[in-house]
Amino acid sequence: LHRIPHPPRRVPLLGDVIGSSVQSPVQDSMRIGRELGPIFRRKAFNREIVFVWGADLAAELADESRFAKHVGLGVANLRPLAGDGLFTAYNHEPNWQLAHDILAPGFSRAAMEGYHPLMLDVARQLTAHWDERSGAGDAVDVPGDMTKLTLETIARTGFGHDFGSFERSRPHPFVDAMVGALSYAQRRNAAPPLVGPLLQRGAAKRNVADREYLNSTVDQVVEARRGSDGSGARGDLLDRMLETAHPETGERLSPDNIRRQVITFLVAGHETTSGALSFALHYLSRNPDVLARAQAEVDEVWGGSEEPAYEQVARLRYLRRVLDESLRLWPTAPAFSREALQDTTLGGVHPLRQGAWALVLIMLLHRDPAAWGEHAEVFDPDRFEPKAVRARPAHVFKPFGTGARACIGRQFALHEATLVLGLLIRRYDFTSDPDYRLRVDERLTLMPRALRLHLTRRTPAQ
Ligand code: MNH
Repeated sequence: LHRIPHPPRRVPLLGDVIGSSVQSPVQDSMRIGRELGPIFRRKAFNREIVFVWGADLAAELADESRFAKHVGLGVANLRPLAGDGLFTAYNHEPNWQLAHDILAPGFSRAAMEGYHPLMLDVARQLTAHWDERSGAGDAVDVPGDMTKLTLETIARTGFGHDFGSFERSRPHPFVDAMVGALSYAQRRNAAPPLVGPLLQRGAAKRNVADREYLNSTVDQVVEARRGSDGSGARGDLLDRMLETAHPETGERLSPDNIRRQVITFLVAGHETTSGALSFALHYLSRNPDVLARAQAEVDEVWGGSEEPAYEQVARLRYLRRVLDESLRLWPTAPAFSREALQDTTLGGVHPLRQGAWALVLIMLLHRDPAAWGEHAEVFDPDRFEPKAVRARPAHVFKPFGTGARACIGRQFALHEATLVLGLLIRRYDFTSDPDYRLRVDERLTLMPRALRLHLTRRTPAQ
């Protein structure tokens, strides 16, 4: 450990907590990481965390023969809520493989094609709302409305449930409870040992209430399906959880595990996509050339059709690059952890015992000049042209994590986000408030703070 640099002002007992922020641990670590280099450590009270962001070291950590997902920090803090659900399960827990095998077909191409019309239904609700706002000359609340959209999308496609988000002026209480739970899980990383729970007693109480609310919402969704006569079988995620046995072992998910999975998918399935859409809209509003090029592409690929067919979404190659580039600069799930499978040495110099782990700071990895060049901070979708991608080393773009425990919803998120961005840029031009400065809120995930945009309807070129 002594070879790994740490901040210079280290206080006994407290560690490096002075001058660090509980509200923005990732951006804080980013600032420190830029000073200390591609591997560094920070100590909060008695706990020391190793951070990695250098492209070479991150590529080593992606090697599945030497490292695996580590359930730690924010992910571990979500265990009381999400238990052995897919995202928070330990690698050795049998329910991980079982649920993975049962649910993976829910993300096949065939399944995605089935979700497409439902995604369009939700997007239509968004544009109806935005038509109204723009008609009245009002700005739209981008993160708020993207969260409504993505929550409705995962709830309806996965679980046949309608939260009615667009009929509400405030976020659905499910969202408030979720944001509460995520923020609480983040804050727990910075709490002092032993006395932490005492200091945070009020917060802990609210957390119990949030968890109870989330559990009871999910129980209602599941009960509604169990109570239905099955004639409306849709083959969605919930049907798979309730009805499908493992293809080889015949095993099924238990009721308690189903509850964990439903919560996991409702949360993981919307929060990060909402942020990704919001950052992309921010960059589109700030880069008129990029917006114009993306609009020309949509006009061409979608032609006269008001709404795209399934295959017409993936054909928006340039718009996908815009999304990738937004996820490069602001990967909305900004970190993941990796642990050593055996005793090993990282970068040829840092010995790690079996089970020792490090946190990969995706945001800094995505801005490492060694991989992305000296203008790594500049927004430029052309970085994702196939030629440029081939010229880069592997494992330097990881918004969806890595290996066996990478995001199962990747294609779902990319289809949904590209579809919605396509519809929005085809329909509107965007202007941002010239005084707006991008600030980013953290609650395990990243979200642009108070992003509002003005819209004007446009007529697509035919
Ligand atoms: Mn998703 C895992 C990022 C959309 C469901 N997701 C992960 C991981 C990252 C991630 C990173 C790995 C975390 C880790 O290693 O600890 N996910 C994203 C991003 C988006 C996203 C940036 C959108 C953009 N995720 C989605 C969607 C769904 C989903 C949409 C569901 C419909 N994600 C998951 C699940 C896991 C996961 C479930 C856990 C997979 C596993 O461990 O088997």
